[in-house]
Amino acid sequence: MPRCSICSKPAIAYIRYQRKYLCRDHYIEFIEDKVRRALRKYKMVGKGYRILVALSGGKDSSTLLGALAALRSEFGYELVAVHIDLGIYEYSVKSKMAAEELAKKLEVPLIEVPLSEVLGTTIPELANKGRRPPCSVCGMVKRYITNAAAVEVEADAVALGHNADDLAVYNLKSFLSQDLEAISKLGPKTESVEEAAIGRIRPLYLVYEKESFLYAYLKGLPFLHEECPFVDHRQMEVKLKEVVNSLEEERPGMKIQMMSKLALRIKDYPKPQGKIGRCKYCGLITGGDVCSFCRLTKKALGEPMGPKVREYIRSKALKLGLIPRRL
Ligand code: Q46
Ligand code: ZN
Ligand code: ZN
Repeated sequence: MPRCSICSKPAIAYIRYQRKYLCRDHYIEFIEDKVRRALRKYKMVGKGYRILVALSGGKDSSTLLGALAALRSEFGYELVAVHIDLGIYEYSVKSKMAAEELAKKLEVPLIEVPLSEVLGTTIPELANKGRRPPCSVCGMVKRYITNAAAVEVEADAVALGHNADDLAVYNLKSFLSQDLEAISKLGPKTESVEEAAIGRIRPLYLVYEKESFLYAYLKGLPFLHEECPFVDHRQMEVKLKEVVNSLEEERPGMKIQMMSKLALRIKDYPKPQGKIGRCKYCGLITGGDVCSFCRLTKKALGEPMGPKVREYIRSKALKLGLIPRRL
């Protein structure tokens, strides 16, 4: 039986790109150290920061919250989580349960935003009414609500659970279509726009998808193993993932190298042009007069729902004692 390269206890993982075996405890330490180094290297957090974690209930968001909670006292930041109940049948019911269990276990205050209560509708219905594919509506709704929650709780950063595999695939996809502006958004962090958009950080920037799964599993963090019924396995991303995986097979560590190099060159990529404004309904960031969320909800539900979402989150944050924020 292989033994841990550090302490000689039975190993549970082999890290190919570092040619080392690790036992359970040293594996957990290894992942937390990766997150620690990413937080420091890319200056993602500071003492006294309030970090809002987008908690979907899946493995990456569980690993993200688990690792950030483990490093909480070392860095001196505070964590708040937000979970959006998308109303996607059984999948959302189970996601919500996993998110609630995890937040409780890690003692992180959780703001829950059920779309059926706030908007009176769900992602499948909204996609139908807006005549758009569910994933495009869902992605936009999640981005909007997460940012709205971060603005309401006066967070200093929003932490996203994107891992190195996801990012390598987005990077390659954007490169193939020469969408350099999209690549400019794939760095370890983005900056805030005062009171309209909170900057985002990606603490799992150098953590592989498989590593993230194993960390959540070994730490006993609750997460949902099932996929959303709308995941499209024919997407280009799935094919690119196979390509990137076969390259990684031949050159272990390739994805991490790709992302580390991108982080160094990210400033050289062109940023999206155009004005940055505020939505006339909800006041949050937009490239025009009305943000995509208010536009879609106005079209599908007859009313721009941004202000209602903000009000709902504010009342939840008040009840949890998160606002007014004490510094
Ligand atoms: S939850 Fe939403 Fe995903 Fe389901 S509808 Fe698509 S985007 S697949 S991460
Ligand atoms: Zn060990
Ligand atoms: Zn708006």
